[in-house]
Amino acid sequence: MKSLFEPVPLGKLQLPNRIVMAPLTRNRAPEAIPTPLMAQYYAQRAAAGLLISEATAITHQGQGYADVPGLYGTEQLDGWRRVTDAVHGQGGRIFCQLWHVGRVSHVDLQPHGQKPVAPSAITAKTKTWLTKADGSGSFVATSEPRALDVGELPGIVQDFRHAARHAVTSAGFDGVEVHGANGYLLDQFLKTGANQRRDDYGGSIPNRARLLLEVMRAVAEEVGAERVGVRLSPVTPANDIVDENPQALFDHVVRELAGLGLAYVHVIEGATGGPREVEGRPFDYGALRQAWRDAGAKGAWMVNNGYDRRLAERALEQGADLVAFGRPFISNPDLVERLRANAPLAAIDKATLYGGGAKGYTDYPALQQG
Ligand code: 8OZ
Repeated sequence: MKSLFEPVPLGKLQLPNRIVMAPLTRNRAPEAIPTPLMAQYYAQRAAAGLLISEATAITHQGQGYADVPGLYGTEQLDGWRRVTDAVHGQGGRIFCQLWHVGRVSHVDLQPHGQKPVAPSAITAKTKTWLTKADGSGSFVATSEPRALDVGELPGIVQDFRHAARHAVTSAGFDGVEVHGANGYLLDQFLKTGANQRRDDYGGSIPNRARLLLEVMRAVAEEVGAERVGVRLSPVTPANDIVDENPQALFDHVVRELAGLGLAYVHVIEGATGGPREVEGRPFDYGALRQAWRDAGAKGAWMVNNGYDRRLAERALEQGADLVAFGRPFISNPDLVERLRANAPLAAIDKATLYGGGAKGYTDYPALQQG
């Protein structure tokens, strides 16, 4: 029987346990540059089998919120190097989540105040977060996007490829996770609610999946498939995204991914950070995993959303290999030890989730200190 607390290979890495820290946006990187405080935060959590970084913009165009980190400038890469050095210094392993927000952005966050880009010129009914020069922040509606020209898409693929290379070489990450979830650019291309294109990147399922698959092939070729994962969210309503037939869509996606030799597929079950069942959006995750295995995939199957120890153990019994925990890792830096000991978990302070400094970030104590 599989245990959460046993070592498991991931690509060429050996993870000490099956517990993964999910990517968590914390908005503490002014000018998109990772800080020493971020290095401390990740290093505190290095006992996880694997850490996945918060979503990190591959380009300025891929940026959609104030104070989220990037991966396209020297200072950003140097900042990340401090983070990965600190994690490795504590014996941990960390992947970088590669992010292009697509339409979930605002003209004030875009290069030269331009419109954000998307598969189609459809505004997402969602909000982003902006800060003013005085440091005060507010939620604002996302801007109307412009549809990417088909001739721009090879450039987007290149942007992912270059970011992957820089993540691994300059920034010292052990690998990368492509953010294909939560209503951001690649998910916008996948799903009918955001993609009304009439070219080779819209319409049929193979067409809508084309950009994600091109990105995955490019990134895998660039840094080696064993260092690459992908995050998917078949039915999340996050950022106003919807698809008319997610089971068929994601069946196609995972079958096509199966041949690439990826380290893992990471699936958000249900509504991101919310209920595991979404009304009106049924989904069979076991069938999805089976489709991936039937197509010959050897990588790890990582599940996420609302897990506790009991649910995680049941998921391992049912065929998952890794379980990603999000919010519990924010308030429990020693989550692995607490799960092992069946110790109570500290509650999260919602007021300090996004933005700010050490409070609600690096000041959650470990059990023996508490
Ligand atoms: C919370 C706030 C802002 C962004 C995601 C990157 O949902 C995010 C995100 C989460 O994937």
